[in-house]
Amino acid sequence: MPTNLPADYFNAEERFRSATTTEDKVKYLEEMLSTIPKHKGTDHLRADLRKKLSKLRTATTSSKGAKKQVSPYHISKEGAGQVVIIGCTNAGKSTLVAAQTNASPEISEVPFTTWTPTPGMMAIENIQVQLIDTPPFSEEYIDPEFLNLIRRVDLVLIMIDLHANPVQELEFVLGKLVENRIAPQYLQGKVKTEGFLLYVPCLVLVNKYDSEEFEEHYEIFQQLLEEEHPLVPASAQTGYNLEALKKAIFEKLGVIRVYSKAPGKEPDKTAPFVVEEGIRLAEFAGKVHKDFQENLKSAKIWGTSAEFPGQMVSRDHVLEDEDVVELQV
Ligand SMILES: Nc1nc2c(ncn2[C@@H]2O[C@H](COP(=O)(O)OP(=O)(O)O)[C@@H](O)[C@H]2O)c(=O)[nH]1
Ligand SMILES: [Mg+2]
Repeated sequence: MPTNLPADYFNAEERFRSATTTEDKVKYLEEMLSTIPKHKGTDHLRADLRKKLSKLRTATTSSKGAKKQVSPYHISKEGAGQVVIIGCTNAGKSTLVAAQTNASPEISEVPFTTWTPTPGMMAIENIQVQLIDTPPFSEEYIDPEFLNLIRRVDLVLIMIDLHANPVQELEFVLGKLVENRIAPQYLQGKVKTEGFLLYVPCLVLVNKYDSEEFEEHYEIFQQLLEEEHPLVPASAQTGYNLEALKKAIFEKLGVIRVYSKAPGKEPDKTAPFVVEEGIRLAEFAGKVHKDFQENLKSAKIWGTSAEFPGQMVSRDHVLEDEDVVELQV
């Protein structure tokens, strides 16, 4: 041990020896290293300490990795579809989720009230979809996990404020998405940017259309738009036109409801099977019971896909929304 070490070194060393956490040990080792005068006589000691330090640092990062918190944006899908609402501050995102779901995010005219995503379940006729309230899109920062949520949901609901600057808000949100290599499906082929874009299903909710009185306002807004957007004017607060919004969401989710019934019984209309559009009878049967897909012989059908009520159809018959099916196995 070289004898020309300063007192600070020995202080740090003592604290290092009595440190109980890896973080503290790293801290005091760093202190020890910084107090050692740099010359030939201390080469060995410094190399030794650096080695110890690097070992400890690896230990802290791996233990941090193990304790890693799950992001609040990791929201598992529930119900018939996962819909994320995005937009600028004060558009009314939290109002919609609070009014239409079991969740109660905070609502305020104060900008930037919402800091974490909040999911809730919204009824659309006899099915439930998951609606997720989110923090506002801002110029400064968008959590990468927020962007990942947008990338994987079934539908993105862009909400803009008819009372504010709806054209600018829409352009801002779309610009931010494209900056992050995301674009609405309805703009496929129309976005001028280089490189890869991930296209996601989107609807644009023009919020604060509180009553018919806003019609003129809305028409002016529409005329100012350069592109065609799938717009739904509605009001989260008064509920105006929300039924149309729900219908648009349901259609955009690309799912249908099918009811299964036993011979001689009525179907339970409160418990539809929610399945992807275009599904064939045999595949649907597999969802009713895993053995049915193979064993299915035929089925009787009522509803829009049937030529007449109770039509007998084969395995590859394509089902439609609200069909009633009596499986025969
Ligand atoms: N007139 C009107 N005001 C609304 C509507 N939706 C929300 N607001 C108001 O707009 C403000 C911001 O709402 P909030 O839901 O917190 O917006 P967020 O930042 O997008 O979550 C609040 O004062 C709401 O009461 C609406 O449909 N019509
Ligand atoms: Mg909010």
